[in-house]
Amino acid sequence: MDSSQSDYFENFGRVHGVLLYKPFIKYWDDVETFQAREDDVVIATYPKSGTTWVSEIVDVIYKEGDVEKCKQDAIFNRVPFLECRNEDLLNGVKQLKEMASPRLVKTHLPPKLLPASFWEKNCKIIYLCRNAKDVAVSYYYFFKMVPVHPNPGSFPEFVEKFMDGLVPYGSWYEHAKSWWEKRKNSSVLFIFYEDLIEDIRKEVIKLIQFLGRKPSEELVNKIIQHTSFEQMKNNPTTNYTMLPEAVMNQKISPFMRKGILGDWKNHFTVALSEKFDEHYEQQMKGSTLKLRTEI
Ligand code: A3P
Ligand code: EST
Repeated sequence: MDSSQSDYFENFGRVHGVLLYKPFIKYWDDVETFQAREDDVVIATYPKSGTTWVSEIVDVIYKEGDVEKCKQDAIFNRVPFLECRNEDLLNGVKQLKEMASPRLVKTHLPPKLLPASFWEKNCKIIYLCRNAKDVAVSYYYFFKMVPVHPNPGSFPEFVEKFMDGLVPYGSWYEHAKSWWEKRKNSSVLFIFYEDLIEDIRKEVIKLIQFLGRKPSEELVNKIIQHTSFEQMKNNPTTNYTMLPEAVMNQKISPFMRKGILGDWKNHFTVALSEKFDEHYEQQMKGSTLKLRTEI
């Protein structure tokens, strides 16, 4: 391994084979032994799949449409990020332990790394999936704006790392496929970013019903309005501007970047797209999971 490659892995390590951030791994025991409560709701995603969007939707549902209440605190406090740890600045496990029920829990963990307690207590889990090409684009900008990451190099160079699973949370393909298998469990709802873009009303109603609540027209309308990309981009409690610049530098790229389906077309050359597609077919062979990269 040459020195540029060892730099790439400087802040990364592995937990049960999955690439993750060293500060998270240092306290892994706290995550593994985490005690779920029956009424916890987990929002699970591969990074950059629209986690913040669905977290905000679910929090409005839990606050029964009271968006003013949502605006009282940052999304990362209302929906703590379970495995997140940055010494004393960020500590998902601590936040959750101190939180009153019902708790909303954000995680990017693959099913095999989700604390066993969530499975034992049969907690509701929402898995949001986004097509791999748009995730790769979004992750590329995330690497640039969050200083814990190494320089991702050129976009084609980063795509190689992504295809090889050499990014935090590992292989997108393994993540999506293994959560797709878990959808057979009735406590797991599997949804798609592309469906949210195409028909937000339908997906919001699906989420409300999954959470055992009534999808009144008033609530649905309020959610659609409050969680539009424009609203969330301009809302300091959802756009991550409440984190210090040293942790997330939005001068480089905003967290709420584009919020569209198909931005990959502005980043992949035809040749890179063909290479990606061929690898994708190999990786996803045998799985019935189908993602849309355009509508
Ligand atoms: P882009 O970088 O493609 O714009 P996560 O919350 O999992 O980190 O995902 C971030 C991605 O979701 C970003 O994608 C962001 O713009 C997009 N996103 C966040 N809120 C959104 C919304 N309300 N509508 C559409 N996309 C949204
Ligand atoms: C923020 C949101 C998200 O969905 C994923 C991640 C992963 C990496 C996290 C970052 C984040 C927030 C800031 C950090 C970073 C690792 C170290 C850094 O301090 C916690």
